[in-house]
Amino acid sequence: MNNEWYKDRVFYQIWPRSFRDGNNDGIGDLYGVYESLDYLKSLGIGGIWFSPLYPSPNADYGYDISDYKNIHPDYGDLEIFRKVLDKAHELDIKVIMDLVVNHTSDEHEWFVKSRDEASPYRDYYFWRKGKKNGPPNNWDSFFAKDAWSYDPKTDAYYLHLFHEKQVDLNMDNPKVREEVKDIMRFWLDMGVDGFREDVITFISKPEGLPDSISVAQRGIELFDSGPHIHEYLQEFRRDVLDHYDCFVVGEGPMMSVRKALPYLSGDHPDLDLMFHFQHMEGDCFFTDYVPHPFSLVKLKHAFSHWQNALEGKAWNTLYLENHDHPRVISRYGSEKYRTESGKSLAVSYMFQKGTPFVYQGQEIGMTNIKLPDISDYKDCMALKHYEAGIRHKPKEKVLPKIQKATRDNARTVMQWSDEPNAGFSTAAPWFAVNPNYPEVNVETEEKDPDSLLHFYRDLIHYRTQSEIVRYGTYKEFEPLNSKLYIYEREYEGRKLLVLCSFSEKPAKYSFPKNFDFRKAKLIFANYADNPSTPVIQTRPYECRVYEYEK
Ligand code: TEU
Ligand code: CA
Repeated sequence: MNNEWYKDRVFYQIWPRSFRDGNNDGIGDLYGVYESLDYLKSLGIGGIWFSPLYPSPNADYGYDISDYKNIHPDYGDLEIFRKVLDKAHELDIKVIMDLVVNHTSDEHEWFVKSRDEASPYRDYYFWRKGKKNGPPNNWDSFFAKDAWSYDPKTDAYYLHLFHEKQVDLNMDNPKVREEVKDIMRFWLDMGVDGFREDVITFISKPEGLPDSISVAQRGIELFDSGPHIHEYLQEFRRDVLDHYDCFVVGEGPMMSVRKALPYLSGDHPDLDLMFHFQHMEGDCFFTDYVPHPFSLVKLKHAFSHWQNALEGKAWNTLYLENHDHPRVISRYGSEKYRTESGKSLAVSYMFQKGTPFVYQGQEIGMTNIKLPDISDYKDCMALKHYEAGIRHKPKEKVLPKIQKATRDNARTVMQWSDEPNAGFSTAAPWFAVNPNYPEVNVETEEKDPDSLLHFYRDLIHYRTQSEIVRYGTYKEFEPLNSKLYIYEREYEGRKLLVLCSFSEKPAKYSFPKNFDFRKAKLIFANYADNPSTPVIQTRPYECRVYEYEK
């Protein structure tokens, strides 16, 4: 069973710790989510992706799970989760859970037991003897120094591609795959509507765990889309997912179109959707820690490449923000032109073909923060980069790099009002509040009809009604224009023309010859007036969307 309702909805990602504190202990929770469901409904949201809600020691804020079938006490319990789920369903909002099964927390019962060599859980993980007084192979970890940690108890190492408290599961063990299916059934039976599958493309490791020959991020060429990946995902599909009205979106770091298609296309695809990252590299190479100046041409190339390659074959995901990347206005837009660039960015992706995701706070235009000291930051990845940086460079040179790149930029608390703590909580929040909250918050933007919040609401409502946006073809113009992103969508003779400036400076734009701008209907714009000539000079971050007949 597989209904395609996920194609017609706009999803909202909640990173629960920073969304809304309902019981006023300074930590976001499900009570806060419960209170906010009407807000999400008013935005036109049709689905929620919850970043992990499970018990976790929080070495990586929930992505290190110690119990897959429960709710972290900080966030509530299964009872409030069920209430949230029921109310969401009453409002016709679907709910998907984050499924993190590449690794468990080192505090998960399975791993604790596996420390004993004789335990049946030993083979749930990759325990190996070291080589020449060092780890079993040369793989790197994303969050730690290398991918292996030593346990003197049995004189052996365990594998962790991420933090040392995120231990990789051995998916080749059929018992581990049964556990995964069991977790899936637990949540699906409760009524959840699907999963976002964390680093799912990394779950199949090559036999023998050989040394890597890669120069950067050693090991990646071996475990990225590893030998049995499609087989395992098909097994999950066949044994579990096919039996429910649900969908799955996989996360595929460094995913290319060529590698994505085998996951997404065909009669019985492994995954319904894939989160890919090429368009997150408009101002960096592969990671936010290797920055370069923003390039619109590079960004547009990524957008169009995926739009064109998936057309007729697979369904795309559309997003500009999530919990792993700095805020998009601070990256691709302009904090000075916060509202204008926020609107232009929203238009740039919302009119593409695919299922859009909005990350909490994106809809009000939240921006990056700069905290004064490294000890103010919580993101384990940032701390790793800081430690590595200060080995060669003075601290005051390293901190600005961290401030710019850290995932913590997206993890400040949601700004609900201009009250203390941005209305997030009456207690001191667990993490920083962006000092811009007196202007940037839900309540203030609700009162202003020209706010980014109203704009997002209108876009989402338009999108969910429009067949052109959902089903039309995509065609880009002027791909080498370094200031403007221009594209057209077409469905059954009706068209949309989308024009977005990514620059503060004016750019000249001539409407296409066959386009009669007097007859076309201007449906979205971030400056009020409509031009009266076929050539326009764009204003800072100007955007326009026209609807017209062929
Ligand atoms: O992220 C996977 C991951 O590899 C990203 O950090 C990726 O490197 C980056 O976004 C690409 O630029 C997922 C979760 O989203 C993240 O929060 C977790 O820390 C990580 O997996 C481990 O579970
Ligand atoms: Ca709380």
